[in-house]
Amino acid sequence: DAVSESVGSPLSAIAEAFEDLSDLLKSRGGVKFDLDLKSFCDACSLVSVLFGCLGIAFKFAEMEYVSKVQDLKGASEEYSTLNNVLDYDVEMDTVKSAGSLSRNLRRVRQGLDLIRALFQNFLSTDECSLKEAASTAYAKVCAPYHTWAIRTAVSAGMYALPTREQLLERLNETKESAEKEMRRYIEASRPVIEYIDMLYISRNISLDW
Ligand code: 1PZ
Repeated sequence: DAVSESVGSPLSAIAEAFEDLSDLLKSRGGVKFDLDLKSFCDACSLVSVLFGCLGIAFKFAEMEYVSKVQDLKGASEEYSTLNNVLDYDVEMDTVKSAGSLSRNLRRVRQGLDLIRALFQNFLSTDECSLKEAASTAYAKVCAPYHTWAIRTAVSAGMYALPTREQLLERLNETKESAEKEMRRYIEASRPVIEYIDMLYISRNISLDW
């Protein structure tokens, strides 16, 4: 609600936005639900605050992610729902074309999944550094779909990531509060990610790209 949102941290705002989306998906029949593109983009935009905590080395990742969310948001009046985006690109045979909205959606989905995996690694043990948590998450979720040049740049950038403590400080969280919000996001993002995957699978589009 508005009150808890206004006093919440950036992480709690992200968790809350994805809980709203996942509640919608769960209450309205999952994959058959027609998710609103603007609402989806608004939730995805909140994630951008995380980049600010990572430092200059991830500026290019931020620009990549933000521009793709912006493209989708800019198309939200015309397309209205995620299903319409896919239907259009299927019709035009542009699902995987560079810069198409369906391709951007696939990339944004990978970003959401990357954060989920990162949070999961972060929570799994106090021993692992942010660099380790992020490297493992990236290797699993995004690296298989990125070019060699990008993978090289990302692994160089990993050395510039802040420590766990610095990250918590920049996010304005304690260890305990961050754990709570990360768990909320991990839970809430899962149905959203599965929903996006189903948009492709139900149209016989493979997810190996
Ligand atoms: C606290 C969080 C720490 C996370 C650290 C991990 C950062 C990974 C950075 C990934 C950089 C990706 C750079 C650009 C990749 C592009 O090649 C692709 C393909 O674009 P296309 O050819 O389709 O136009 N772009 C993307 O995959 C867009 C989204 C990638 C960025 C996701 C970041 C997710 C958010 C991280 C949390 C801050």
